[in-house]
Amino acid sequence: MARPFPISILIILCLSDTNGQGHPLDPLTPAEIQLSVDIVHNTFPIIRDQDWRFNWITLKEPEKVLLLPSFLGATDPSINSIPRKAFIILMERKTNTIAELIVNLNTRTVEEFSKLPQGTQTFYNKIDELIAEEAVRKDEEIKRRCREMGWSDMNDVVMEFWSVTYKDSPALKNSSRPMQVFFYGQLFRGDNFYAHPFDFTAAVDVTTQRVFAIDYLPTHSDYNTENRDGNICPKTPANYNPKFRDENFLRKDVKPIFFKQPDGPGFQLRGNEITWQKFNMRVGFNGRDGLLIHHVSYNDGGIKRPLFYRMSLASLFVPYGDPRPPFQRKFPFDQEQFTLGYLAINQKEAGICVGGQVAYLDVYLNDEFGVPNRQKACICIYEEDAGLLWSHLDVDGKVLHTRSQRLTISSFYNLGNYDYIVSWRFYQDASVEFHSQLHGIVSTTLLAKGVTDSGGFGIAVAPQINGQYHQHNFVVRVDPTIDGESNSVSAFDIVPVPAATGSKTNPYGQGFTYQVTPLRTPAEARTNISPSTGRTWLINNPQKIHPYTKRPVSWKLIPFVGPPLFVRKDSPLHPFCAFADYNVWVTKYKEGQVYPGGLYNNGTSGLPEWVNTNPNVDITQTDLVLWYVFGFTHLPRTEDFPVMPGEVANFFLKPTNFFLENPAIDVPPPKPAQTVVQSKHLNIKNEKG
Ligand SMILES: *[C@@H]1O[C@H](CO)[C@@H](O)[C@H](O)[C@H]1NC(C)=O
Ligand SMILES: *[C@@H]1O[C@H](CO)[C@@H](O)[C@H](O)[C@H]1NC(C)=O
Ligand SMILES: [Cu+2]
Repeated sequence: MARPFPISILIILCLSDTNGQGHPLDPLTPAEIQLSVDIVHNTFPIIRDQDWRFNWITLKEPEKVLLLPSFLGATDPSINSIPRKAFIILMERKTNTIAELIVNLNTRTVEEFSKLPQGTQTFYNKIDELIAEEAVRKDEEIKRRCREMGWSDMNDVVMEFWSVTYKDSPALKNSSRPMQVFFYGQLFRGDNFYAHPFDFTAAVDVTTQRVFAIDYLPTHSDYNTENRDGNICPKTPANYNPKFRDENFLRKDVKPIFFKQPDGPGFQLRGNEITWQKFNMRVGFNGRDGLLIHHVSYNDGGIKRPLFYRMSLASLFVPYGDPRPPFQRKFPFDQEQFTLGYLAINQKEAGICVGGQVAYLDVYLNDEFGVPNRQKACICIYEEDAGLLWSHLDVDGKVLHTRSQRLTISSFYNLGNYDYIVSWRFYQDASVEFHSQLHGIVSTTLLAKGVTDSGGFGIAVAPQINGQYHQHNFVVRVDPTIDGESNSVSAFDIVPVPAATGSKTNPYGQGFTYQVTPLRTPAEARTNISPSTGRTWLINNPQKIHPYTKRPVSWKLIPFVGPPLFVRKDSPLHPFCAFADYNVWVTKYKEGQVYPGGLYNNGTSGLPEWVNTNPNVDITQTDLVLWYVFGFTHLPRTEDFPVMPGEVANFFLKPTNFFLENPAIDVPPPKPAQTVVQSKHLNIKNEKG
């Protein structure tokens, strides 16, 4: 969601790797970013003269038709001749005009240039916040209200800048690039400001650098913003940083646990290509999407079996459920409006990738002036012990077992009060897991003194501190190639045998079976989770029949269970997130369809539109894309404050009647030293005996 007021003017942008082996999917190198800028400036000097800014410079990934053959196993020398191209979004700040370009870096030409309709908005960056902050800081009415909250020194006031998704007022409609601001006080440098929320919000236009609205927030249990009785900002500190807690605050009985890989890592990294045991894949990254996984395949007895062409986190948005105006404006699209990639954190410095041997990849991303900036360790790669893999008490009385290892490819993004760790995990039984971990601090609002109920839309996580209810919604785009390009999807439900007990087909009434529903068109494929039938989705290849089951080999999506999106269909906010009306969508592959709400998430494009324009196209035995929508609905607890224990939203993609047997059958048992280093056998004495 939103980002806090930046402490330094340092522009932290990110991505692309320099150690590439020249694969067409490698992120742009710093030289290529620079070359893109030069080509644009040379072709259109006016772009430089009028001070157009580079909102996004990224690799234009080669069309699938060019790359698929080599991934599917053809030795295709022509991939080296695929031209390198950049996709660029330009922004002219004085009028908020947006243009898109495609630059061919080989021919050094601009291949496409188009201006977008006035009013189109592209994602915010740190400079937007600096501009907004400057306008807000000098606003006299804001200063007055901060004083009223007990903060007379603006240096101790912290501002958090959020997007505005739906423009609900004439003043907002008049604003071409609005941001809303939430205010907090700090008792001292480093103090957790979420413990000191103020009772008002401001709206500022980044284009005109004007504060155009200041609104009081509801602080009682009703919708009234005029009642300001007891609106006193609490000054009780609530810190998570141990240096601000009591001296003997930290528990003393925590013993270190280390991971060791004495023989080195089990993965090989060649440029952006990773080989880990039987898996092979490429890792990518861009400013908006962050981490990308390309070309996942599995070595099955010497045969390379393709699984996934591309997997990405294609949307992340966080609607708040508090209906009391102006809280309807808390509806940030983290990925779409703020980006993930540009907000990636240096994971090496953060020390969060804990494996025996961790590999870090650096990335390069443009800043607004087109300068490539290196951000170190945006991607980390490491192996972990993942518990028992398989085990059985053998006939001789011994337990035969293997331990599970997993390869984790991880990224870490900061979006204001939240920190998201987004990882792809690969297991020895060929399972693939998308794993997101939510960390940080809940977005807090002020409760008037004595008020404990915020109307049912949040909870007092501390006296006078309201933690509002919200959802973290993820859309993961899975472009599968299960044993080839020709894939179909079906919903798979587990159902009781319908006949009555005592009947011929269900004589003892305990029967259950399965029901397969082929999803033949995009309209039919709009489906939801069904916990009572254990619904999974089978991505299968009808051209590859498993010799034992006589059915298509398949890979199943095992969903995360959570409530649906709560935004009503007639809500003015609904068009921006209509793609989250269903948990699963399947579309026919189409070049450029990468984000479920379209490139600008402007409420007119994306999945619903793509499906509605061609609802009945055949999506069986074809090149298709599966969009999986899921989320963690967050009802903050007092235990989430002053910092929340991480929450997980994840799902699995598992082989299902794809291999001939357990693909991890050949994982060797652990050497004794791996499990029993220095174990003590403790005898529990029977006290009474
Ligand atoms: C609309 O914005 C312009 C500046 O861009 C400003 O001069 C004008 O007063 C605004 N009108 C309203 C109704 O807010
Ligand atoms: C909305 O975004 C799409 C691209 O996703 C674009 O084609 C369309 O012109 C935009 N519409 C408006 C009104 O900006
Ligand atoms: Cu949350």
